[in-house]
Amino acid sequence: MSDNATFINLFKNQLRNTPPKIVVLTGAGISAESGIKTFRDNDGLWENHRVEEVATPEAFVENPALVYRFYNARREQLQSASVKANEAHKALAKLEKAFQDNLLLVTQNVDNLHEQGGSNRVLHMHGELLSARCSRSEKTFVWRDSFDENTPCPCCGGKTLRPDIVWFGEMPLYMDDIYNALSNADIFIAIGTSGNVYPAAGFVQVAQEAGAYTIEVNLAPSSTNALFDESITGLASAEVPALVEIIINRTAGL
Ligand code: BV8
Repeated sequence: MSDNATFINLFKNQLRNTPPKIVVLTGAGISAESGIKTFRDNDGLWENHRVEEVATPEAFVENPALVYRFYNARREQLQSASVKANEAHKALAKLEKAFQDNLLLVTQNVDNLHEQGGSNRVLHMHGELLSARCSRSEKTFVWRDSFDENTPCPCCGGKTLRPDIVWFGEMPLYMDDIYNALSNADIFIAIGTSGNVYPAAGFVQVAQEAGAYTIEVNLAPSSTNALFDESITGLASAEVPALVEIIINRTAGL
């Protein structure tokens, strides 16, 4: 954990809003201790395929069975008894309770561990595993079981269901809300992300240009680590609860 005094001094100078407006971005690293593999694990491979190749519209056209299998396997793993929200997820739920609408939690993750940890307002910019989408109507449906091209779509009965996931080359979700929050943020915190995937990896610059104090919490410095005002290196389950305590204690009554 960094020098709290430094953090809070810098932080106080940055405040334009009291209480401060906070944007948190999470990546696969926050779910690693819950037993969900990150994208950089196994050298980014799944069944000897590069994830970047499987998570694409092209792969879905060329080999739909592979892509359905990729998401069915991850959807099943997410619902196994051993996969639970960890202390980092729970700490962010505590931050939401303390800051209400002054906190925006954006996640690149498609798991529901933030929700399992108690967060109520989560923007899944890359979609969600426990959801299916009709390619024709774009309607989405909560979905916990496996499905494939033969599963009839609930809205049109067609063979139109696809994973409700933003693939590489597709536009991420909630971008207007996210950029709006970044441009008004006092504090931007990135947790458990390698900073390799855009446009999420560029959020730190948007926040900084808007005058926010930026903090990275990661097991190892990310590709964009040098852009952050402060870097906290360690396990999310330890560092995130500690950081949340500091923020709540030092802003009480502001
Ligand atoms: C788009 C769903 C057009 C799939 C995902 C510049 C600008 C715009 C686009 C691009 C650009 N350059 C390149 C692009 C294209 C591309 C891209 O970024 N490619 C990369 C590979 C170079 N981006 C896109 O295609 C995006 N769309 O660009 O649309 C557009 C956009 C804007 C404006 C106009 C047009 C869409 C990208 C979304 C792809 N879908 N997810 C699925 O999940 O199956 S991305 C997927 O990979 C994840 O969601 C996640 O975002 C990403 C993996 O990143 P991380 O979460 O960071 O995970 P990673 O494993 O890499 O790192 C984990 C970190 O945790 C590590 O640093 C590790 O040290 C740390 N860690 C591990 N354990 C712990 C820990 N930290 C703390 N505690 C621990 N215990």
